[in-house]
Amino acid sequence: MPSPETVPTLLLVANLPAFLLMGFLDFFRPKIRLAIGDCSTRTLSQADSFPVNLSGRKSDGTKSPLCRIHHLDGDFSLEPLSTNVPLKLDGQTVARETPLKANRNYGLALDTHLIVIRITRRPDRLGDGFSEGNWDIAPRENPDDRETLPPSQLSAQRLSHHVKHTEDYLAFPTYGDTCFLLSDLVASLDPDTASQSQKPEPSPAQAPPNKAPLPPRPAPSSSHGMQPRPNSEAHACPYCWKPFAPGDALNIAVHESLTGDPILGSHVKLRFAAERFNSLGQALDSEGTPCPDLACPHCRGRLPPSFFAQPQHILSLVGAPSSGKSYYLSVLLRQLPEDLIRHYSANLQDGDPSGNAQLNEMKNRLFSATNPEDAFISKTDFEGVMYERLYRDGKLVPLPRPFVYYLQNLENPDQRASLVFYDNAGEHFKPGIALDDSPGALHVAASAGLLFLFDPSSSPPFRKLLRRKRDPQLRTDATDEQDTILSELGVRVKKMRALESHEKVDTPLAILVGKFDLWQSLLPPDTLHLPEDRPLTSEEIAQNSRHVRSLLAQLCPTIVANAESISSKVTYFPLSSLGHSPKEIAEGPLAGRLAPNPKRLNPVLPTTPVLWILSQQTPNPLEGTSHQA
Ligand SMILES: Nc1nc2c(ncn2[C@@H]2O[C@H](COP(=O)(O)OP(=O)(O)OP(=O)(O)O)[C@@H](O)[C@H]2O)c(=O)[nH]1
Ligand SMILES: [Mg+2]
Repeated sequence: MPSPETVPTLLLVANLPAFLLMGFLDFFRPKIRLAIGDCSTRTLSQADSFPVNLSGRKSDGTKSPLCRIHHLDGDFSLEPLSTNVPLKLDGQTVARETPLKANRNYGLALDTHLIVIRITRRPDRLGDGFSEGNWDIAPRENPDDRETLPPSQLSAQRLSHHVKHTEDYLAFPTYGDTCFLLSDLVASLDPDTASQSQKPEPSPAQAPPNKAPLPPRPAPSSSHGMQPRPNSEAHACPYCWKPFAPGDALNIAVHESLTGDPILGSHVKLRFAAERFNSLGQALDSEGTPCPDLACPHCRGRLPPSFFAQPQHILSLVGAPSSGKSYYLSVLLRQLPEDLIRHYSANLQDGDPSGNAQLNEMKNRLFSATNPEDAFISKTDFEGVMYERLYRDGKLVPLPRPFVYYLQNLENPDQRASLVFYDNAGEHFKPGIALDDSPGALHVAASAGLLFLFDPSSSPPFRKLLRRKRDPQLRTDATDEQDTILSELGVRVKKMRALESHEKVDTPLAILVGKFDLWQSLLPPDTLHLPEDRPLTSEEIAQNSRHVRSLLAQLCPTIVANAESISSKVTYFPLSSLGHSPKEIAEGPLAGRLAPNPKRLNPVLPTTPVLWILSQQTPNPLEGTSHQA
């Protein structure tokens, strides 16, 4: 620990105002500045004239310059000024003047103060994840092997306990490459040191114009070790579920020559933080091409158009492998727009035609097929088109693609929302797969509604009663893990929302008992309301739910018990996506696979669960329409 005399308080002093001969073009460009991010408060300040002195204040109140940042003929450099105060740049001790590049973040450890500096024309943005207060750590010899520190670990004592040799680890305050030695982070968190040093404060000469403060560092939360839920200002990325402020979103280059992103690989367009804009306010890439598309600053996935313009409702469909999720999504997204416009005067539009292409293709194939081979939907797998490999916590992982639709209430046009769906591989929800290994299932924690698709054809008690049926699914060997998948879903949602196991979420949970064509005969005729030409009323939904619940409680009581221990709002729905049993394809490349007969497609109540979930939202996006669920 440094002695009190040398403990510096960071103070910014620009003692040599620069004189710049501006060219005509430069007049229109924002000035190049030094952006300074304080890692302990996660606040930004800036200095607009070079050279910039970064000074510390000794305990007797006198200032002592620690380093100086120069700008000479377009080149920048950092010059250490003090021999007794250690200075490190990205974890390396700096003993002599060192060049700095513009538009790159540097982690500067000034004794016990950690700051990120960047020479830039856009000093209001400082790297992905900075404003959220993130710290990732990784071993020095393997910097890609990153682990995100939960806020609860952010104390000197816990960190030293968690990692033995802190000097062998790096600490990253953003998702970029800027780093400090973990030992420096520990020193900066040391309460003894912190109490002796004062908060960094820019001197009046460099005080930034009054800017809205950035979101505060997340407060340490309970021991669950996950990020807290995004606050209302931050938006959760629909791929990786990390929150970020709109100003931190990256731009996606458009110019042909800018293909290849250093993190996502050579096949995608470059992600970058725009520093130039045209007169319409559109970001320009380095070739001057306008770039309308934005990307998440964490995983770098492309954000749906108008992402920040309306609230998003995530509808998470969960179910065991082969429970019928992909067929259900295809049928749902065919039927839902029709029901919404017909019965609710609400318009559901494809919000992202290029992002939704895979789901549209699956839906169109099913509904334009003339034979079972064409109607066949293959198994959703991690590496398939429903997933995209993106960056999460230091590695590239497959994350399910969000399929985004815009809902607008035509009777109340200000009432709009995005509906976001995912087609998951059932394996994502198998127990035993750690959350970090299976980040694809993270959307469940942020969802507006959970849809659990229960498959009676793989449940032994249902199979026993249905053994006379001719559906080929009843003849295959089936392992039934559905109750463990459902309880795993509950564990994950509660963990991510920091709830104890006895607490319940208030997210609506729809238990869809699928393949109704198979088990319809288990209830007396006319027990359920099954109108084909209108949506169910809320009373009919409740009555159907009671009947389906009592059948489930009789045959699979653990499903009912699990569901009702997860959410305080559970409703049971009968559902069939196909309305008939699929058949085995006899020959050809798909021989032996099961596929529906496109001519016999007759879905039963596919949209009811989603309409019910929407009716449970506040505000209800269908509020004031002719018919409310
Ligand atoms: N009888 C009947 N079978 C159905 C129905 N919907 C789907 N199936 C069958 O269920 C099987 C699995 O359907 P998928 O939609 O591929 O299942 P999934 O849940 O997406 O499976 P994974 O992608 O492996 O997670 C297929 O053989 C379908 O033919 C239905 O309404 N009735
Ligand atoms: Mg599937």
